[in-house]
Amino acid sequence: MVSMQTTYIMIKPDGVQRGLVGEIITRFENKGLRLVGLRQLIPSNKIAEAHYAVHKDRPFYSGLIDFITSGPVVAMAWTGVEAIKVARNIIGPTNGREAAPGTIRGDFAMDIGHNIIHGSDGEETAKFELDLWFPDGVAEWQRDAESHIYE
Ligand code: D4T
Repeated sequence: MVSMQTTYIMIKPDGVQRGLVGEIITRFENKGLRLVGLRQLIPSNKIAEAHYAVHKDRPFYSGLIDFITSGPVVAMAWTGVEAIKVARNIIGPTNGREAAPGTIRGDFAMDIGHNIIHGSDGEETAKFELDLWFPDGVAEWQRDAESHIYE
């Protein structure tokens, strides 16, 4: 049974500053995921703290909040079959130095903290993050190419 999911993806301030927005969107589009939400903003402390609340007792938490609020991020919602797992495979593991070439972090990141991009890690997290960053919801649309992407 295939499951259609929507996942929350965010290009972090380092990815935006390095001019990787187009490259990253292209990778998700090329894979066959469908873009249903897109906005650029400089995150407030409030939204950053809500997003990373699960890490609030970790030693890297305050540096992480400073980093994510330091400049613009690109918040996105992408839909597809098993989109959460597919997106995390495109992104690669947290530490850029350990991420395989071909993944976004493997190709563009050298660090754990400055690792270019975030992707939801499960269905509950995705719902929480989509509600947080897209409080007005995302776009409901179908793409004609879908019949060529899925059987
Ligand atoms: P995100 O959530 O940004 O997609 O990253 P991951 O899912 O790959 O990694 P994570 O939740 O473990 O970490 C969240 C965020 O914290 C930063 N971080 C993490 C950090 O600065 N130092 C660290 O030691 C760790 C583990 C990077 C991602």
